Amino acid sequence: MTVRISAFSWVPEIARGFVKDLRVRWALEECAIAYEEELIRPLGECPDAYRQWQPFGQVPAYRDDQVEMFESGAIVLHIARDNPALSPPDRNGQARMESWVFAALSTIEPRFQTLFLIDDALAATPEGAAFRQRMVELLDKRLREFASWLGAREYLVDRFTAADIIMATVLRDIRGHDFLIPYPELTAYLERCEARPAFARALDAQMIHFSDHASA
Ligand SMILES: N[C@@H](CCC(=O)N[C@@H](CS)C(=O)NCC(=O)O)C(=O)O
Repeated sequence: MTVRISAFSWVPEIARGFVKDLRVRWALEECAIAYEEELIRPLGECPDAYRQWQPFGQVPAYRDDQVEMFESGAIVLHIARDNPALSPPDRNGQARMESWVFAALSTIEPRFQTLFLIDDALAATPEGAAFRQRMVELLDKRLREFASWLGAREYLVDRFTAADIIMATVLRDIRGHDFLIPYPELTAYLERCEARPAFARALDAQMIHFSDHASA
């Protein structure tokens, strides 16, 4: 099977190691599936041909011999489907895995992304500062609830699955802003996921494109 994914040829230092093609690379590494890359210039005008593949001009996009698709969560679930390296064997386990993918992407990640946008644009104003504080509280509430559920569990669904790839990459963004400090169980979970050899290989594969002499 030939697998091809899109990724950026360069990003600013702050984004290196956090671009969302990491999720797809990680899933492919866990399943020992080789892949090719199509590198996109991040700051240039996105070619129309690429928008046929990824309508928003974002990365990642994915294709194999059977499908052409975009959205990192959907891609990771596609890779996991019928693959014992990433998916539980039973329907209930698969359903729980899918639930956690959506929980990470729609219940936790947007809380952090809103905060990130406020940091950029609004926090200097009194209204922005108050709004930001409210958003911090809402994010913290979600993290507290998640930490309470996770407790001493090793992974989200009995064993490592696609859901852990998505949740860990969401938590990596959040950890960089210190919001995980009150929740050592979340930090331990994240470190457990990051200790996997497939994660290290995926990270290296993304980072290799961002050497200092590369440019947008
Ligand atoms: N929901 C999308 C988000 C993808 C996304 O935000 N990609 C970023 C890189 S991490 C990007 O392409 N940003 C450029 C842009 O939005 O124009 C997914 O999970 O695939």
